[in-house]
Amino acid sequence: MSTVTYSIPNISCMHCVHTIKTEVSELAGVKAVEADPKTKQATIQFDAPATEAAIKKLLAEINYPAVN
Ligand SMILES: [Cu+2]
Repeated sequence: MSTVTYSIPNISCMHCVHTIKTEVSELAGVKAVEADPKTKQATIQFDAPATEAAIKKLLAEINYPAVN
């Protein structure tokens, strides 16, 4: 299991949190997704076949690009 925390400036409200949780959870291998509009960070736990590259690509596609 890997855990990554990304800074995502576009997280502004609970709607954003819901969108990120819903979309990222659908990636095969993703176990848990948390996002916080106060810190503008998302923490994601995943195993293969999910990869950091795939997660970051998806975040960018849904307009929540990670800056780290
Ligand atoms: Cu929002």
